[in-house]
Amino acid sequence: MARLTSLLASATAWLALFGLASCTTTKTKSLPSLFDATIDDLERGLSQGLFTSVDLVNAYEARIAQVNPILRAVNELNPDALDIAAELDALRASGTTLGPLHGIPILIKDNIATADKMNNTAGSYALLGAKVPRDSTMAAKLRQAGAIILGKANLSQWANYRSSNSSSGWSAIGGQATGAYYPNEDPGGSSSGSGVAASIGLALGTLGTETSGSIISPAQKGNLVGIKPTVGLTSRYLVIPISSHQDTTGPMARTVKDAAIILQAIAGVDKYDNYTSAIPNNGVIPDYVAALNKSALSGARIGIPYNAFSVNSSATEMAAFWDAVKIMQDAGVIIVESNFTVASPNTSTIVLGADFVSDLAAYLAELSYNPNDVHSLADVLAYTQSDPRESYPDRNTARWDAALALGYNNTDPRFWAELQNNYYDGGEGGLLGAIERNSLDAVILPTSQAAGRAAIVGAPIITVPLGFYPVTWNVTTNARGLVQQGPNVPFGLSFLGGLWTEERLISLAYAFEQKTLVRERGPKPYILPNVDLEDFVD
Ligand SMILES: *[C@@H]1O[C@H](CO)[C@@H](O)[C@H](O)[C@H]1NC(C)=O
Ligand SMILES: *[C@@H]1O[C@H](CO)[C@@H](O)[C@H](O)[C@H]1NC(C)=O
Ligand SMILES: *[C@@H]1O[C@H](CO)[C@@H](O)[C@H](O)[C@H]1NC(C)=O
Ligand SMILES: *[C@@H]1O[C@H](CO)[C@@H](O)[C@H](O)[C@H]1NC(C)=O
Ligand SMILES: *[C@@H]1O[C@H](CO)[C@@H](O)[C@H](O)[C@H]1NC(C)=O
Ligand SMILES: *[C@@H]1O[C@H](CO)[C@@H](O)[C@H](O)[C@H]1NC(C)=O
Ligand SMILES: *[C@@H]1O[C@H](CO)[C@@H](O)[C@H](O)[C@H]1NC(C)=O
Ligand SMILES: *[C@@H]1O[C@H](CO)[C@@H](O)[C@H](O)[C@H]1NC(C)=O
Ligand SMILES: *[C@@H]1O[C@H](CO)[C@@H](O)[C@H](O)[C@H]1NC(C)=O
Ligand SMILES: CC(=O)N[C@H]1CO[C@H](CO)[C@@H](O)[C@@H]1O
Repeated sequence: MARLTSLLASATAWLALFGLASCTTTKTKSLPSLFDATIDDLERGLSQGLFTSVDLVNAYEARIAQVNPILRAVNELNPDALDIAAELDALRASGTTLGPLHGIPILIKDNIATADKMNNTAGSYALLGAKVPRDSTMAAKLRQAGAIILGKANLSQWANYRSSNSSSGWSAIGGQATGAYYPNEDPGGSSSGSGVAASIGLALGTLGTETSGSIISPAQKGNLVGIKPTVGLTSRYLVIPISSHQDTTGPMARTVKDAAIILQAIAGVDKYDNYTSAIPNNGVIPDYVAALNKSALSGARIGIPYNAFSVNSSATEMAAFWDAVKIMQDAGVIIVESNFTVASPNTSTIVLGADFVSDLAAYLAELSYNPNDVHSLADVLAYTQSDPRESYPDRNTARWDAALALGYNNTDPRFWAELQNNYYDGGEGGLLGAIERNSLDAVILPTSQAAGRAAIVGAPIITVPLGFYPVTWNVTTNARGLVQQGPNVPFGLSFLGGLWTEERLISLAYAFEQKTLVRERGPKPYILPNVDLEDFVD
């Protein structure tokens, strides 16, 4: 308890130092609070002329400026954001809106490239100043939908594919990101800044990327909804990769509806990423917003793989999970015991390592300007080990050392053998087999153990808020002092599905969210900006 008190005291000191409000600040005007505003709220205010997108950009930038010295959620701002907002305001005034995100500010992870003044670094100085020939497809689609790309969010460097002793949310360029629910909270990773930013309204929503857990983990730590789409539903073109077989890009937002709207905008076939050619129904994307159905739990068949629970979730998380099962049963869900036939999958680093060797080289070959002349993993390793800003060897390069030690890339037969093992363990022996055999709509797991099985077969996951550690909880920290479990730290519930079943997962997640309203009923962050939209509107 002494430790808790001193941590809270230091939080208070930080708040005083930076002149921030605690979450008890109440605003009296009728403008939406950016902490919990939805796309509908912003769209309504914009179309009624209560505020403009320029106001939104000013307000979000001011909020970022207030908290970023502590939370380090944002690596850089888009210097053109105000000009873009003004153009979108003018278009709206003339009666034109580009799409469902017209004039809505979105932050994207600093591994999703834009062909503008912003950098795309994966948090590494090796790529600072590098240029791409055009926007990534994710950035292009956001712009087509009318979004304002507000800036680049911090991340676990290289999407957590560099080191065995780094920390979630640390990058050389952005420093250590921390979560907003407890001082020095581990933000989860690797889309750490995307999670922190969405959790306290530094943008309406954000994009993250996931190879195994990198959207759902920071989403749960930020009391958020995160959608990890089927690999291939969203293009990876000009996204700094780990693995073409496992990487995917998806939305992080405060509500299922907002995440669904953003997913709608970014999903689709892209000639630059052939995995998107596997999207069913000739590439026609379902109407995810129309799928929102408060009654969707009724009659749904949801599986629980009892024999596959890992040690990753504490008793607190498991208790909340079983409470959620009860809530679902009361709502008409048919819970089906759906054990995996392979209870403990082989864990191999070969697929990711060999993919990274190939896929990183392919990304680097796309650069139109490559200031540090890095063309391969070996080049990036040499750069990283020699630039002191990269904190080597304190943060080692163990994952790269192991990938290079393979001596082959993803064209080698030994890679294909491992890939087939993965497909079996996640497929027939795991998630996809359980869904097939039991005619399931979805499998549920605590988010802290949901990533792995879906990752190895490219299957989708949605995490929604489930609960919080109690205020009496004794803080536990990791080797770098980040709080793993502590008072008010959020955790989530994951719905895992078969390939391309996002529409169904969204409907189930929405029904659960609407029934439980965990996010709004739960504790608020320990830190929030005290500037809001009303400070920027005449
Ligand atoms: C990108 O990095 C370059 C090189 O350090 C820097 O001059 C520039 O300001 C950065 N861009 C932004 C938008 O911060
Ligand atoms: C994409 O192209 C790669 C390399 O040519 C190939 O191995 C893979 O099967 C293709 N994927 C799809 C979904 O077409
Ligand atoms: C919502 O879900 C319920 C339960 O599955 C179903 O009966 C109903 O038709 C759905 N409504 C819509 C509009 O799809
Ligand atoms: C599923 O796994 C659990 C936990 O290992 C076990 O108790 C149960 O008997 C299994 N069920 C079936 C049908 O095999
Ligand atoms: C992958 O390995 C093959 C066979 O050694 C080689 O021809 C190819 O250039 C390698 N590709 C990359 C990107 O390293
Ligand atoms: C990380 O690992 C490297 C060796 O791989 C070691 O030199 C360094 O001290 C470690 N850092 C920490 C904080 O454990
Ligand atoms: C696990 O790996 C071993 C050795 O590579 C392999 O023989 C076995 O088939 C794998 N098991 C599964 C279920 O993938
Ligand atoms: C469980 O935790 C371990 C160690 O932190 C991690 O390697 C593994 O991926 C996690 N499993 C899942 C399914 O998330
Ligand atoms: C916290 O730690 C103290 C001292 O070790 C112990 O007495 C107490 O039971 C712990 N509280 C919880 C909620 O675990
Ligand atoms: C936008 C912003 O605040 N960027 C900061 C991110 O963190 C780095 C490292 O602390 C700063 O140099 C940037 O100014």
